[in-house]
Amino acid sequence: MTRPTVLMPAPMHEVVIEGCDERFELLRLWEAADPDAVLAARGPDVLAIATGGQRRVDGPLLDRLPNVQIVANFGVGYDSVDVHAANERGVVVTNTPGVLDDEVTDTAMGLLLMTVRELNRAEQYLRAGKWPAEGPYPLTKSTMAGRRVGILGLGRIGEEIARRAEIFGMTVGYHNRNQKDVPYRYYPTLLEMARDVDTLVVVVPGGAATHHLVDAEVLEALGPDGVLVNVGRGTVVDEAALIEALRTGTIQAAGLDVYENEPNVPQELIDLENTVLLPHVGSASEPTRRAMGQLVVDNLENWFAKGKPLTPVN
Ligand code: A2R
Repeated sequence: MTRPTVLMPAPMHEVVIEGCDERFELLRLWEAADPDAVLAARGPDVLAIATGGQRRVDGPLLDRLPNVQIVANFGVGYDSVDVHAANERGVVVTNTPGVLDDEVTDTAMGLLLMTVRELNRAEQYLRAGKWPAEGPYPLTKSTMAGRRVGILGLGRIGEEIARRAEIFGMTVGYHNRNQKDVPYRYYPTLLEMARDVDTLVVVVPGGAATHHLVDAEVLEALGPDGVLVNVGRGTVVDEAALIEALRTGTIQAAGLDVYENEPNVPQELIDLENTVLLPHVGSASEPTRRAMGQLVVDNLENWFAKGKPLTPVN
């Protein structure tokens, strides 16, 4: 029996590469001296794409692969895949939900702790020898317990963040497009929520529907004691408005794992003292990345064996 051909445009986690090598014929496009020639010669053989988001999977690419059936995306966010173009061509798209919820949640809580209690700056203070030289690190302006957290995007990860926030002694509200059957206050608009909370945690997907949802008006509503944490997508926050709000004290501080134009982080954000900046490490532990990689392989395997993807998004 011939093995289905899987196209991988850019290198992915070893679990995906090894899993595909075992089960499928894997076309490593990034290793090709002339990727265009490979697409021209082998395009019609390709039945699946495995992608980690480094290269956009869009209509023009899909058109070069007339028999492609499935795009398996590594990551819960799949904004680098044009799902509309896939739908038009009857192509299934899968992602890796669920297996990274705890990791991204821990990253969000870590960012919040570092932002509110300045733990990273306090550590830098010690390392710089300032403790014996200058005395204790200054008291932080605010504390974790008692914060009022508003979660923009109470989905799988958002619900985990809500649970952790309650354990930290915070009250929780949320804004989604649809109200859920959960014990947290629902806000029909983001602006209303921003006015009512002092901590805004962003965990919605990227894409046009969420582009710049957090804008100057929302930041103004969050207010001078407000803390913003973003573990969703950088495009959800108007970065220029955020820099201005942090610079002028319109909000107190921000903890970010994602940016509008990764891996480029604006120098203004880096220069500000009231930011904590992580290089998009939300799900980046070995166990979690392995689990995500395995789910990519399992989606492909289930599709070719049973005609059913495990975690389709369309
Ligand atoms: O709006 P709803 O009712 O579909 O709720 C979803 C919410 N959401 C939005 N809320 C407000 N305005 C929007 N335009 C909007 N679009 C989506 O975000 C849902 O409650 C939540 C997303 O939850 P899940 O689909 O379960 O995603 P998960 O696994 O929690 O991951 C969220 C994102 C990923 O897409 C990556 O960007 C990042 O976290 O790792």
